[in-house]
Amino acid sequence: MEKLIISSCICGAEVTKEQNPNVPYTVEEIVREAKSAYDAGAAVIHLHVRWDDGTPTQSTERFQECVDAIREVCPDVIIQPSTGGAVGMTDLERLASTDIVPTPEFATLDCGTCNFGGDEIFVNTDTTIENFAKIMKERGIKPELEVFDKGMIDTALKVDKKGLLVHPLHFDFVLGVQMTATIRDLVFMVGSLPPGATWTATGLGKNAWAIAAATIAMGGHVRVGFEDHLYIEKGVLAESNGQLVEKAVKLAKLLGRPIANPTEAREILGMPPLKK
Ligand code: KMH
Ligand code: ZN
Repeated sequence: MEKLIISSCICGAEVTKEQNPNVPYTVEEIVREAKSAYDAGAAVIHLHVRWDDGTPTQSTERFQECVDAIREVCPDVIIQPSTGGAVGMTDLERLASTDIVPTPEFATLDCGTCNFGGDEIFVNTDTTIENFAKIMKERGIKPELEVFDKGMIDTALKVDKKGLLVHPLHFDFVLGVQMTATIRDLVFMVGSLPPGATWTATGLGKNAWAIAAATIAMGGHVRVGFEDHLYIEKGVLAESNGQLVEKAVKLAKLLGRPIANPTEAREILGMPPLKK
């Protein structure tokens, strides 16, 4: 079977040190977590950044500082800045993460609006999605199409029909936020993809590792990290993103999937080699 790409969402925008003291805020902590994930086998770092007090930010300067420092210790890793940012940020604010130098090779593109609990709404209108897609295409940034339910796959395909996306398409299913995270959901989502698309999945909540195992068995790619997973097993907080990646690597070994390094991950995703 094709090699497995492991993405690590090391930080997120919403999780806090109160929930797990190992969630990184400072540049040093973010670098520590990126390195632990990379050393354990992650080819992709899905990146949010914070100010030192934990406040999420899309500041270009803060992203630049973090990306430069991650590059020092993970020279070839694929760094994927978030353009989702945190709930309530403006589109302009969210896109600032992509203004770093060099221009990122990969970034998220959220494909719909969703409920984030309580009164929190993560807003992505059709206009926002098309604008983000257009900007990413113009700048040569490969979008990871973040889909929180099946309707968002349909939205991505509408955007594709307008010629705003470059193939092969790559989707990331974030299960357990807007829709449940069950194997039935996963099979339904995979069955809704167009031919030739690649996909990653992550499951939040009690089925997290069942979703990871099913994804590995089905030929998809896996995302793990503090943004989605604060626990390594029921009731036990994860010590690091590396520990979560190690668990995904163990599952892959059991299921006979070798792990893709960043160079191999770029080939699988149809991305050009890293510019030196
Ligand atoms: N923090 C969420 C509001 C992304 O990174 O593109 C959005 C998010 C998705 O995490
Ligand atoms: Zn994110």
